Amino acid sequence: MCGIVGGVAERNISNILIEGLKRLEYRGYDSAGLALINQGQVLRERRVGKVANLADAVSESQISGSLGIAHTRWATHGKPTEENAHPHISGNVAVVHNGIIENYQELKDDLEALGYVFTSQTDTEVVAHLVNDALKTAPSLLEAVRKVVPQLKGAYALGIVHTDHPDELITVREGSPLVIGVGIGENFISSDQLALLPITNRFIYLEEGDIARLTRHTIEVFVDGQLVERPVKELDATVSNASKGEYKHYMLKEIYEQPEAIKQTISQALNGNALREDFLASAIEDFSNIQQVQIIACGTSYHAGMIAKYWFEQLIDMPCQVEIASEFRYRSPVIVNNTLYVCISQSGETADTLAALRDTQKRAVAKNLNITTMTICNVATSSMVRETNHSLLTLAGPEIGVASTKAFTTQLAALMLLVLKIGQIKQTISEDQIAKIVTELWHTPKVILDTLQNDKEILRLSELFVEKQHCLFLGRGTHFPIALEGALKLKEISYIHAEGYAAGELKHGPLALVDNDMPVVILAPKDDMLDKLKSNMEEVQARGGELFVFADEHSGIKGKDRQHVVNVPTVDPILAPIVYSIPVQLLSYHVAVLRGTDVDQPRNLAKSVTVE
Ligand code: HGA
Repeated sequence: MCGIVGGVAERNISNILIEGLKRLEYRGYDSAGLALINQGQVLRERRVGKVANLADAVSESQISGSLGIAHTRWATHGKPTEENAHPHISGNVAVVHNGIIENYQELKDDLEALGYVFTSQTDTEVVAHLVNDALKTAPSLLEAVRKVVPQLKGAYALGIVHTDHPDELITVREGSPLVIGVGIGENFISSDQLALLPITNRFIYLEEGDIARLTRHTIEVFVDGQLVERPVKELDATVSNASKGEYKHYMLKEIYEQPEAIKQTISQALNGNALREDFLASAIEDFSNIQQVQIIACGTSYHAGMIAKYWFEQLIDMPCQVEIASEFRYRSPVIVNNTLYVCISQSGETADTLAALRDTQKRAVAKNLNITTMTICNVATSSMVRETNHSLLTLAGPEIGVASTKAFTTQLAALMLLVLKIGQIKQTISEDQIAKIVTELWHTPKVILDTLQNDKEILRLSELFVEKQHCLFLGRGTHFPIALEGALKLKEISYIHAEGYAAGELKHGPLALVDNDMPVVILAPKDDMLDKLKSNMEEVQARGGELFVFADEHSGIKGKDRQHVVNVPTVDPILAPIVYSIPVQLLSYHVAVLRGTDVDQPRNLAKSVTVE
């Protein structure tokens, strides 16, 4: 999604802003721009495409300034063109915006009636004109912005500068993430702290509704016009965490980081073969009251939730529902007493999931219900972590590739820990069973390492996909969500149309698609459903489909004509979905590389989906 970077300093910040935008590239975007205030003028450059194009333009025009705002845009209103790229200017005001102004059309009509001329199709431009207009009567830039904010409906983060205020950057957070990076004699803003890590590790996390005024030496945060205190937090993340190292793509690096990421994630909760006593200790009372679980998530995180549903029900007899956040939030769900609502999100900022959480909390308060909320996410400082009763972090480190890999498998590991903890509290799982699963969990990083050894073989198979237009992924039980995830990965980064199905559903429709040209990927761990799955494979072969099978080494499934088999090391069936994620990730990755797509930033997609 869009990225905002801005700053007020004593030095020229054009390179800092460009470097910041580069560090936000992983979020996905279609154009980029920057505005610097210098000697009473707004100096602006905007370019369609990569930040590198903008960097070239800035080094050519040599624009500089010590106050500025910059932006990577992922278009929601108006095509990805230079005119629509941010910053937008009205008079002496320049604005960058992340989010959507829902009532922009109404505001635009009013502004046009007042004589303001629009030069873009964006919703954002209304903000620039509104601030410009408010300045006719407001005594300061801050007051002008305060006057404008109540007129805006929707979700937004804003960065605003003015030529007559060379030491002042105004920022607003309302529904879209925004942090302030605290420097010495200089201060910055960004939609993600990652952008500012080369210059500071001290951050202020703004809350919804906050308006802040930054100068070189001061940071003031206001709520309803009143100054409020927001703590400065120090981060120990290192800059190098976000580099590609020797890997060709972030996605490949992140696939290979999974053994370590899982080890980190489970280490926080385990002591030998038992759960640590202090693991989620503050949640014990809340968990002992819950009678069911509702998981809310989007995309890959939703698939993780689907797998957890099998685990909750099978292992600890706990009813569990899973729903896509963008549906959950708009269908007036009945909020049920004694339910644990679990939000899963890599960033902890996913707009639909966050909105679903907030709605749920409001409804529970209105009906006086006793619910517990929990976040599973990868960012300790995220909105979701701050707004739920409890949280469990995936310790995957920054995930830069838009297609989620290590965030997914660490979510699965975290969800298993949660299942075990709740089962232990409710006494619906024995300590022996917990010890057995924990032993297997410790073993998982090694099994993943062994599975990664298949990389070359999967690369060879991926050559057979390069010319394909469609693909099916089939699995049963907890491998049905892995089939969905495999199809999603292939779609996302290789742009091949792919669908995941529960293998038992084949005969209810998708079998009609199977012919000589249809590759069918099968996930075949050695579990109770293996024989049924083998029958489904026969059904595909009988119709000429070509099978690509990721199969347990002891499954008895052998390679033959139009049946390619990659052996996966044996793993306990309960944890097999974590391991079977690896071959489908590698397959999508290699197919995408062979097709020449932009693997880390696939077209039209964005990471950290902060608009709905
Ligand atoms: N609505 C604005 C900003 C879009 C955005 O935040 N994307 O992540 C536009 O379309 O320019």
